[in-house]
Amino acid sequence: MLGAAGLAAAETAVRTPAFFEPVAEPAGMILDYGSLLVATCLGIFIVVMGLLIFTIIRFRASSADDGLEPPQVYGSDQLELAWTIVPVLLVVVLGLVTAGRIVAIQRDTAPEGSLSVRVVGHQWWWELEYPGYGFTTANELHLPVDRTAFLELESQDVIHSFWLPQLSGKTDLIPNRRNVLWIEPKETGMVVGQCAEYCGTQHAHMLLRVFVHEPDEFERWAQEQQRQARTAPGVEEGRALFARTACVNCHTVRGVSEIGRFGPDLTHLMSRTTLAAGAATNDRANLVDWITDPNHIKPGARMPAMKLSEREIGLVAGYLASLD
Ligand code: HEC
Ligand SMILES: [Cu+2]
Repeated sequence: MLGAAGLAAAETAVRTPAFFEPVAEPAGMILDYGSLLVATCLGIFIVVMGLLIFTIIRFRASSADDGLEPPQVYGSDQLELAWTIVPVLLVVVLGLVTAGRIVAIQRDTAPEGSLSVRVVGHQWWWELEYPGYGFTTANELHLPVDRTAFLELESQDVIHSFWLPQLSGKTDLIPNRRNVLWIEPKETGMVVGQCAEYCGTQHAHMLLRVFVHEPDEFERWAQEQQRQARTAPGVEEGRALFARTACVNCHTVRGVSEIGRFGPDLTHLMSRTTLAAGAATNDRANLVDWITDPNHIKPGARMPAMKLSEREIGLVAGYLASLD
C-alpha cells in the first residue's frame, strides 16, 4: 500500500511544526532573511544600549564634585554625518535585500516543469487536486523531492490559511480568489501543516500532512491514485449500499459515483493515514465510529450521522476499508 509510500516509520512520525528547521524553499529563504533582520536589529540594540548603560554608569551624578561632566559637543559635522549616513545605509541595504527576497519568493506563473496542485480549503478539510494526473485526494499532500510544486489555493466556504512552516510561508485561501504558492522540497519525509486562520469550530482539526518522496516513488503513488476504485471480492453488498445511500451525494468514488463533491474523494481512502484531516487514524474501527456519528470524532463536522443500522455500517465500513 502506498499510504506513507516507502517512507520509514521514523520519517512519518509527526514533528512539531518548526519553522527553524526548514526542509524546502522558500522556507529556507524566509528563515535566512528573518535571521538577517533579527541579527541586524540585535546589533543596533546592543550598540545603543551598551553606550547608554556606559554613559549612565560612567557619568552618574555623585555627591562630591569629581569633575566628571562629559565633554559638551556642539555642531560636530563628523558626528552628525555618522548618525545620518549609517542608518540610511542600513535602511537601503535591508530594503534591497527585502526587495530581492520578495521577487524570489513571489511567482505568479508556474515555473517550467513544475508539478501543479490545486488546493481547496473546506470546513474542515483540504481538497487536493492534481490536474496533470486527473485525480483528487484529501488532507495528505504528496510531493516529489527537488521539484517545484506550484499550488493554486482556493476556498469553498470561508477564509482559511495554508501554513506548512517547514516548507513555505502562510498564504490565505479566499473564496472567489486564486492565490498561488510554490514549494521546492529538499528532503524526503513527512512534515505537517495546519490551517492558520480561524475558520469555525473544527479549525484546530484541519491538519495537513505532506509526504515528500523520491521522484519514482512519487510517480508510483500518483499512478495508484489514477486508478479507478477497486472492487475487492466480498464487499459487493457494502458497495451497493454505499452507492444507493446519500453518501454519494457528498462523496466521489471513481468508478462507482462521481457526483459528490461536498466531502473528500474516497476512491483511495485507505491510502491515507488519517481520517477527517488528522482527527483520527484511518482504520476499520475509526471508520465504523465515523460513519456511525462523525461528531464522536470531530464535533460539528459537516457530515451528518447517516442513521444506518449497525449491520449496514459494518458493510459500508468494510467496503470503504477495501478502497486502497
Ligand atoms: C452532507 C454531505 C455528506 C454525506 C451525505 C456524507 N458525508 Fe462523509 N463526509 C462529508 C464531509 C464534509 C466530510 C469531511 C469532514 C471533515 O473532515 O471535517 C466527510 C468525511 C467522510 C470520511 C472521511 C474521509 C477522509 O478522507 O477523511 C468518510 C470515510 C466518509 N465521510 C464516509 C461517508 C459515508 C460512508 C457516508 C454515507 C453513509 C457519508 N460519508 C455521507 C460529507 C458527507
Ligand atoms: Cu481552516
